[in-house]
Amino acid sequence: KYPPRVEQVTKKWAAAQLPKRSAASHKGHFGHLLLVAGAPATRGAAVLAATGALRSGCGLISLAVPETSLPLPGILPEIMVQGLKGDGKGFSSQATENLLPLLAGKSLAAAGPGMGTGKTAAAMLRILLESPLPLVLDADALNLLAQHGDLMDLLSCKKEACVLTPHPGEMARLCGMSVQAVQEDRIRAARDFAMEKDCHLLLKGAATITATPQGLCRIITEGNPGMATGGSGDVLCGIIAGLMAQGKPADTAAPLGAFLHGMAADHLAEKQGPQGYLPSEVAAVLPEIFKSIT
Ligand code: NPW
Ligand code: AMP
Ligand code: MG
Repeated sequence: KYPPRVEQVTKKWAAAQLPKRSAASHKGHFGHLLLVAGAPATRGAAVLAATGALRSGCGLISLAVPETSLPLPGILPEIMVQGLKGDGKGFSSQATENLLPLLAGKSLAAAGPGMGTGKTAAAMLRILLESPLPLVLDADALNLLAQHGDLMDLLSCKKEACVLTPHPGEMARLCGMSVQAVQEDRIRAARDFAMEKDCHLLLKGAATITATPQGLCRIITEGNPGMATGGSGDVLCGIIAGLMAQGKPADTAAPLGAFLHGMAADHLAEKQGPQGYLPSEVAAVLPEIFKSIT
């Protein structure tokens, strides 16, 4: 419907997009994120996503996890944690009722990291898709979209207010393609999905691609293979949500988030070594990255 365009993300572009703070600003100016994540076996993903959001400068973060995931090892005390009804596998049916009051007063929601793909997780994703909140969807939220056609239909109804952040495996599930077919033409795969579903899409991997519903693609070449470790993508999901909470539109927050995430990892690869640095350390180094490109 629109002519496709492809642009490389540069440091100059990223520096111009960074959220700015006036001297008199307070936390209420930087958004309140609701993060829905963290079934017991993958509760670390919830902690990492929340940490990514916090380190990107998000004003307030409320993290909703199944009560059976509590306590959350490594959770930063700045994060507000809500335990919703859960069992050994994840959220259980009453969690949907627990979720509704949490939507009030939030600027956006992010869902998926370690969330689980059970029946209640699907019902919770439906509530988020039907809410007026902008969304960042990652990991199990993407797997749920791939499994439930009715949820995928709701995605198109969100009208550009959704960012999806699949890795190639998740992208293959979303599109009903093989990983190989996705990887053969990453730009086309990202752009076609974003334009067809009226959403923003970020396809992860070596050279991350972002695509808008209008067909504008951006390529981010920051990042390195040291990032190929469990939890990397969970941090990225939090960073993008944190940037959106600070008022950055989806078409900026997605490429800017990938650029900052990749640059932070490159900084650690240079300083510490090419592998073995941690996704949580990538998040922790973000303030230095903000300083270095401001
Ligand atoms: P393969 O093995 O190459 O054939 P999944 P996940 C493919 C949480 N986590 N290029 C790969 O294919 C997440 O948030 C929790 C090509 C494989 O089949 C999720 O909720 C952690 N293929 C949940 O766990 C830390 C690629 O996809 C499949 C690819 C499951 O997420 C870990 C693997 O992906 C994790 O973040 C690529 N670049 N990347 C925690 N500490 O709590 C992946 N694939 O099945 O979607 O599993 O990504 O680990
Ligand atoms: P996930 O698979 O969801 O944990 O996401 C992995 C994260 O690490 C994404 O941000 C990827 O773009 C990044 N990543 C993984 N492998 C590489 C690589 N070889 N080069 C650059 N970035 C990578
Ligand atoms: Mg992931």
